[in-house]
Amino acid sequence: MTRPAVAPIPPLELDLLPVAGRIGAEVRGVQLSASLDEASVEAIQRALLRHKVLFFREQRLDDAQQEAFAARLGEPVAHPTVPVRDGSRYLLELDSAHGTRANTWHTDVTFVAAYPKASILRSVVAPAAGGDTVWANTSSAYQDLPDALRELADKLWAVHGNDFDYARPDVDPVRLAQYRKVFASTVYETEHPLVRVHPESGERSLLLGHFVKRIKGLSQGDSQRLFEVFQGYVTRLENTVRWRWRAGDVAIWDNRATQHYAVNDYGDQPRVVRRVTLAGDVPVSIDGQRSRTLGNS
Ligand SMILES: O=C(O)CCC(=O)C(=O)O
Ligand SMILES: [Fe+2]
Repeated sequence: MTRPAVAPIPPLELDLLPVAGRIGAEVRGVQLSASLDEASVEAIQRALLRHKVLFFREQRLDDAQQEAFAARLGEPVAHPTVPVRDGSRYLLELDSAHGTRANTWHTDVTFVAAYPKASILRSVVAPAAGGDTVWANTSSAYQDLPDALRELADKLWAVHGNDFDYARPDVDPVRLAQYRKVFASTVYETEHPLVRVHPESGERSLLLGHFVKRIKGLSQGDSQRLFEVFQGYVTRLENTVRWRWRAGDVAIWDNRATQHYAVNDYGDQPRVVRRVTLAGDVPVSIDGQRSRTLGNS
C-alpha cells in the first residue's frame, strides 16, 4: 500500500527589515516566547545565520521569559566567571550604575574554546539618548581582506585570555579592579585560529576582539600591529550595524560571526541590559584544526 503524499510544510517567511547593508535585520510581527511555534523558531535560526544579528522591538520579556525563550534556540549557559543575576539561572546583567559598560570590540567569551554560539540581549532600562550597541560582521570583514592579508590570516593563530589589562580612564579604578577580580577569578587561555569556519553556514570569518592577548609565534609588538590591521577590517563602518535601544527590545546575535561594542556616550543616565548566552562548539580552522584551551588557573 502506498502512503498518500504529504505536502511538506513550506518554510515560514519572517517579516524582515534589513537595518544596514551587510549585517542586521529587524524582525516584525513576532512575540518571542517559550511557546513560539517550531516553524517560527526555525525561521529565526535561518534569519540569524543570514543577517547575523536580529532585532525585535517591544518584547517586554521578564527574566524567566527571556531564559525560557533562549532555551528554544539552544542550550543556555552561565558565564564562566561572572555570577548570574540573583534569582536567575543564566542571566548576566550589565548595569551602567555598577560600571559595567562593554565599550570595547569583542566576541563574547572567546577566552574559552567552545565559546557561546549566540547571545540574546534585552534592554531593561534604556537612556533617553545614547547607549546604542554596534555589531560587526566578521565574515564580510574576512571577505574584504586583500589576497595577501587573507593568505596570512588563514595561517595565523591567536591566544585569547580573560586576564586582560587595559586602562579605562572612563571607569573608576577601584570599581575596575573589583570587576576584573571577579572577571578573571579563574584565568583562561585559549588558542583560536584567526579564521574560523562557521559550523552551520561554512562561511569563513575573522576571530579576534579584545580578548586576544597575542598572535602565536610573534612578539608582543608585532602581535599588536597585526591585530590592529585585521581588527580594522572588522570595525570598518561598512561591516557594522547600530541599534538604537528602547526598553523592551531584544537583540540576538550569532556570536560565531560577529563582534559588538556598547557605545558609552550616555554619561550617568541609567542603562541596564540582561543577556543569556547559548552553548557553542569548538572553532575549526580552514585546515580542520580545532581551537585548544591552554589551561585555566
Ligand atoms: O551593553 C550592551 O549593549 C552589550 C553588552 C555586551 O557586550 C554583551 O551583552 O555581551
Ligand atoms: Fe558582549
